[in-house]
Amino acid sequence: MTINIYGDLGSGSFRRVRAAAKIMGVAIQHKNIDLFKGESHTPDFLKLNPHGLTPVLQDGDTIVWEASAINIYLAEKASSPLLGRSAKERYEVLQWMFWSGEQWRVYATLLFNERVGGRVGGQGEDAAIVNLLLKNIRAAASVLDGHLAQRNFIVGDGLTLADIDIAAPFSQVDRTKAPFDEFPNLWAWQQRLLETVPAWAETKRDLDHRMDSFLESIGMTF
Ligand SMILES: N[C@@H](CCC(=O)N[C@@H](CS)C(=O)NCC(=O)O)C(=O)O
Repeated sequence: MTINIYGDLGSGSFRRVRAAAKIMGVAIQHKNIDLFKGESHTPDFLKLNPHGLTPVLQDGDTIVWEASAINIYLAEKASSPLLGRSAKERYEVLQWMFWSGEQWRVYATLLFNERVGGRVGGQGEDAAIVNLLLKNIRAAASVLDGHLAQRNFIVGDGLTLADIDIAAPFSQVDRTKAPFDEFPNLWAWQQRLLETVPAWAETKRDLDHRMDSFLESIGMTF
């Protein structure tokens, strides 16, 4: 049975799924949803995800939205070590994945909405909101920087879904200008992922190309 994943190459959330599927060797069929044309808000798409958000997985009758849940679905299907190599590691992976969604990526996503969405939409960015987001990003990045001082991966001795979830805000850093480069261990960890995980580098190239082509087409550079 073909596993369809609906998403846009310019989306950091879709990148998480594409990268994880490639690393795990799970074949997926990309169903393109052009987010710049609002294609995640058509009546047909809203039947898949009423929130109008991508990515969405469709595997026969099974529909899953939220990139982290999709990656867990794929990892269980592939019996992949990306979910942890022991029961203890699995809970650590889940702990960091939940933290990433609630305390980390959320601020980066809102920064993208303010800095990129705001400019594209013509209303610019709100300085008070941006300052609040940067404060939260720096507080979380500082903890990650300490965590990564003596280790190569977020959990254990190998790549897991926790690395992929926490690395996600780097997908748009060229555009959001999130201050990750103030945190040397965090920055070095991301560089290592790009150098040692081909799927992470490949999906970054595709994402940057998609974003840059769209922004160029509307006369914008970041
Ligand atoms: N928490 C969700 C975030 C999904 C999300 O924000 N997707 C964006 C692209 S990165 C989207 O589809 N946006 C479409 C829209 O807002 O219209 C996940 O991890 O999957």
